[in-house]
Amino acid sequence: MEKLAKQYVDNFMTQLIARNPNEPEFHQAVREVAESLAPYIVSDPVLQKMKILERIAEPERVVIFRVPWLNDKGEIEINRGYRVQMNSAIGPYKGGIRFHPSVNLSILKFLAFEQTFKNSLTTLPMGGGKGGSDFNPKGKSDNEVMKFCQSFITELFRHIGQDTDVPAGDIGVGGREIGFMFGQYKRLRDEFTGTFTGKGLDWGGSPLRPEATGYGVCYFAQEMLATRGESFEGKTVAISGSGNVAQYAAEKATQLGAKVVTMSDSSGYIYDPDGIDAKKLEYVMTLKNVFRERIKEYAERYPSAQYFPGERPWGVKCDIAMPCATQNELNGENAKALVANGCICVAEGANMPSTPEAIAVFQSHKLLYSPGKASNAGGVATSGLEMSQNSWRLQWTREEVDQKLHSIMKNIHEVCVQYGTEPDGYVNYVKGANIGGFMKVANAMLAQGCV
Ligand code: NDP
Ligand code: 2IT
Repeated sequence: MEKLAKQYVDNFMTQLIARNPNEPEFHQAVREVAESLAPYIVSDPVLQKMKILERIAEPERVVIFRVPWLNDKGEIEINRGYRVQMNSAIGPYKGGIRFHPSVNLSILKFLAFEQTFKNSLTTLPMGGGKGGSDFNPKGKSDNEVMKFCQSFITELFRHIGQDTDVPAGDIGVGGREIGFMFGQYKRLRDEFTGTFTGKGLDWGGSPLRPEATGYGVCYFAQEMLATRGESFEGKTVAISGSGNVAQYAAEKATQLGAKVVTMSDSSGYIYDPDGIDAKKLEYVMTLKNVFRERIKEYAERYPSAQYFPGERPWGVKCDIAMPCATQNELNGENAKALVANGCICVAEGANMPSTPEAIAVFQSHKLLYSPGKASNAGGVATSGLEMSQNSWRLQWTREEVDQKLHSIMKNIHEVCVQYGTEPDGYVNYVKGANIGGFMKVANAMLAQGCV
């Protein structure tokens, strides 16, 4: 069986790579899922005959478009916009929009692929999608960001809708950008609908959506730690990133009794052995969200901290690591350093932050390790709750949303344990999340025929 499964993965990946050349991130994400699912697929003639995995790995639709806009000097700038509509078997396409100069088709296809499984794990009716642009918001004025968002939506509006495709935020897209995109969408459609999530609280947003991804990562980590009689209390935590996910992961970890000692951005990381407490975190939030400045400033403001330019925080001694910046930001060497320093738990806030080599190190040392599609699902889950509130035209309280988020994260953990427990009792959360996420989508596709 093992041999058959390996053969299946090899054949499947050879074809996938031939059909999708030069898309390394997409290949990486698909291979991980194919490896988890292969034993099931080779033992199920229906899944094979109906080519379920082959269809899941082919986007239902990809839209690529020109985004021309005028900068503050009156010059024309041109970016490229994308929306990958991956899978709508269990609900409208759902997933974030990323604005970052690195954005390309490979990155968006990997993200949309991951999103399909993640959204299924939330138990809410959402298909998988992802979009974005190679636009770089860094250093742009509010006016330039608005002009760009308006041009982006002037094409994208015809491809999205509350029952078709519901975008949200991701890297480089937060409340400001969602506001500009929603405003232009509403103007073009002449409709006030829940077509975007992550909206402002006064115009259809959900309480706790900004906090949801970071809080959800901590709720998931709490469940993992509890399987070994552990908790956040008294633990040292290393976090990468200093954006939306990192900020609220740091907030919740601190509330749960841990000491967060690192945060980072693409220029370097800060190490504060005294801990980034609530007051210091408030400073980080203002620094990053209001002034849009660099994390380096932290070390100038707080002498207890040191700044390490051009480095990532994985060499620091910690009990728990939460990568919350970007894909492939933690490699095999970083993983070995974390293990050597006594780290017991790695909960991913970002999408695919650990390389395959890093995952192999974590799993061979039996660390509690959760892939992003399980532990960062709280963000899109709360987007799903925002969609429900929009459909009902009402708003739940923060407490109600927090309680629902908490129970969704606990449920995802249970599903991972159900499908991912190895004969020796070790929980392989990668396997658990991939199989658990696949089931519902596969069953829906089987029921809906060859579409
Ligand atoms: P933000 O834009 O708010 O923050 C991103 C952070 O990551 C910044 O600190 C940024 O630094 C850093 N970063 C971005 N690119 C790189 C890079 N190439 N190398 C090093 N650091 C980098 O984004 P989010 O916090 O929303 O997203 C972070 C991760 O979480 C992403 O992987 C995203 O897909 C994932 N995610 C987000 C969800 C959400 O609800 N927002 C939900 C689930 C997952 P700098 O300022 O220097 O660019
Ligand atoms: O990667 C993700 O799950 C997100 N960026 C959030 C997507 C969403 O629709 O809320």
